[in-house]
Amino acid sequence: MDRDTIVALGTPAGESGIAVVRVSGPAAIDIVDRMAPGARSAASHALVQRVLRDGTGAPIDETLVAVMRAPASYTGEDLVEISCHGGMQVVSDLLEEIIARGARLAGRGEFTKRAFLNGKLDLAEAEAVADLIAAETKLQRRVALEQLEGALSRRVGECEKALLDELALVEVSIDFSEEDVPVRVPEETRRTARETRERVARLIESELPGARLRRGIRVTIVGPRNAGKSSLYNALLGEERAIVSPVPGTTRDRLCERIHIDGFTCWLEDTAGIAETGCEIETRGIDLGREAAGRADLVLFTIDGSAEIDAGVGAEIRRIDGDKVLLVINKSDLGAPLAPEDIIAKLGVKEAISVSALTGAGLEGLRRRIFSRTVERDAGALRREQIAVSARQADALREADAALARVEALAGGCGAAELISVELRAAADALGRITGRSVSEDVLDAIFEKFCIGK
Ligand SMILES: Nc1nc2c(ncn2[C@@H]2O[C@H](COP(=O)(O)OP(=O)(O)OP(=O)(O)O)[C@@H](O)[C@H]2O)c(=O)[nH]1
Ligand SMILES: [Mg+2]
Repeated sequence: MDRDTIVALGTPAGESGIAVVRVSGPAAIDIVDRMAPGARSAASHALVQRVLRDGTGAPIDETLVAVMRAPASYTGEDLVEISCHGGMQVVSDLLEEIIARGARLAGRGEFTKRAFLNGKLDLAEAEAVADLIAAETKLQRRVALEQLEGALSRRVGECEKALLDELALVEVSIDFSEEDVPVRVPEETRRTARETRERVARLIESELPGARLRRGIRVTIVGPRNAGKSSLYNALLGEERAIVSPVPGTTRDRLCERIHIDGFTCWLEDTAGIAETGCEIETRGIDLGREAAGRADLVLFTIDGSAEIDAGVGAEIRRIDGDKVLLVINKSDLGAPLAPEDIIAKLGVKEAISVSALTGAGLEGLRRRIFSRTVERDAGALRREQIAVSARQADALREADAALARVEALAGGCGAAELISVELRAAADALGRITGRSVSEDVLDAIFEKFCIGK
């Protein structure tokens, strides 16, 4: 494949000890060799110290250069990685010089796209590179790495192979049906379709846990004014993010910050206290809070357990989907007029947990409860299967499943082998869109658009 030569900064822009500039393509080694003679004769994958120079011979920086010759490189092309001093001017002068000598600035994900096009990675593995870079927790990293190492590709590839083998047998039966060759018995085709559907279904099951792992979960704190919502928010974040005061109606806006709970990203929201108020701004804040509760995976409905419960609280709780409510009885350090069981009965909630945002009592239990109420099952499935298919991959799997359902029906009803073969091919092609065997340029562009430059 005839491609041009691309260059990009592989490390984040800004000041750092070192930065890495990557050059990939047919002219990569030549360009660097002209800036520092010797690159062409350097051994592959060895680091050599070189002063890189501009067109006038003036030095740009003292660097370490690694030449990786095709096809044994990340992109599968000649690739040069230059470790230079991590200054903005050093990097921009180097990039400018390399571009002046014939390379062009790489687009998003272009190095990984080339790795895919050169057969170094399949598409599912290439997509995992983006997940690995985005990983913020150990679990996210572990699942992305498994996928990068081929866990999903292997399982999809096995299904694809089973279907292509079956297709070959069915087609032989069509071609030689008049002759004396054993024809593929529909029952055998049906069994292949059924078994493959089972395997496909297990992969589809990982879509939701995968989405939660990538996107995170939303946990929203709502409740009456002064219940200690902002105090609880700060305590769970471990920092003074929201203003806390004894004045009712302190919080007016919706605040959102990220915490990590057992490998999952949790978007924690604080909202304005609910009250009957004539204040337009506060009313808007309360509406924002209610909307946030509607979108949340879990709502921490927080009340002040040391005070009487207002008449409107029960009705407010009933606005929220009951499965999403976890009642938090705050200010346990002050003592309580009602026992938790009485509060549960009075408000009609499924469970409650007593905490003190002030002293920290009960917060660890609350954290555990947030985990078990939202992602514990997902975490178990992800740790077990180490697979997390994306929405795109799940769509392809569902398409394969639908085609296989038709194969089952056709084979069961002794349908024409020609029709069966069309559906088997459709199923195999749908799976091929995951590994990239059958995928359009538009889909590739959409996938690599999400990458960062330099990867
Ligand atoms: N004793 C005690 N006081 C608390 C606790 N949590 C919060 N408070 C106090 O309760 C008052 C209100 O706390 P906030 O966190 O501002 O309450 P809020 O629910 O965010 O209030 P609004 O934003 O007005 O709706 C403050 O004086 C806090 O110091 C607690 O666990 N124990
Ligand atoms: Mg508040």
